[in-house]
Amino acid sequence: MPTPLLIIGNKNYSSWSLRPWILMKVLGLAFEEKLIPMFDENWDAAIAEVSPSKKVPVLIDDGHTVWETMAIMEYLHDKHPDAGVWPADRLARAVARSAANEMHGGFGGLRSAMPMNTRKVLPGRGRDEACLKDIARVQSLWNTCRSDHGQGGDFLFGAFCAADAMFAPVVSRLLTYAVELDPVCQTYVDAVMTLPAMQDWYAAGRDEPWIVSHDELD
Ligand SMILES: N[C@@H](CCC(=O)N[C@@H](CS)C(=O)NCC(=O)O)C(=O)O
Repeated sequence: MPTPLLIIGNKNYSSWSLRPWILMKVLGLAFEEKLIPMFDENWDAAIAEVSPSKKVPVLIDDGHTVWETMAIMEYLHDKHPDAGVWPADRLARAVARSAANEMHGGFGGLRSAMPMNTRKVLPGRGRDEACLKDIARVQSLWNTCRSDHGQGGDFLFGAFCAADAMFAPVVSRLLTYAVELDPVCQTYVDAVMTLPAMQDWYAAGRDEPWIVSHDELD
């Protein structure tokens, strides 16, 4: 069977691309990647060729196309049920899916006020009321996950899983915009940033030549 292909956008900016990428890297699921530079003159044609929604990420496995981040994660779980995409415990898994889906459908204030930009440090930027409300909710959620389910490791449910992958771009944003965090959340941010896969993503983002001006607050 051919190696799955994950199609992603720019590592500096594409928060949705980071999510399945870091999940597959940390869990050791083999894949190849293809990066389509976002919003340059070739974007419209290139993305239309591979993505039904004209968005990244897209996973192509054995000729089949899976799009939408949560669908990709559930596909990986179906294909590799013992890989740890979700926690093994049924109730922990339900909470992990709740957290991941809350991230997928929510936190619009945070996402629009603090675009992911791995290259930058912009202390104090992006703090509007909706964003601060979202950051408070993120911290409360992370504290609950860590205290109720995090005993087996450094991540939300102990071992790194899809819920952590969903929040990896939030970790990045909190660092970029130098948001002050409570100690539990700061420790969690440090754990995510220490992952070799996260470091690799950052190093690749640093070397990219492209600028997406609407994601640049300065
Ligand atoms: N709901 C989608 C969101 C994907 C998404 O918005 N990706 C952005 C890049 S981070 C994109 O492809 N944007 C292109 C566009 O909106 O034209 C998912 O879960 O995968």
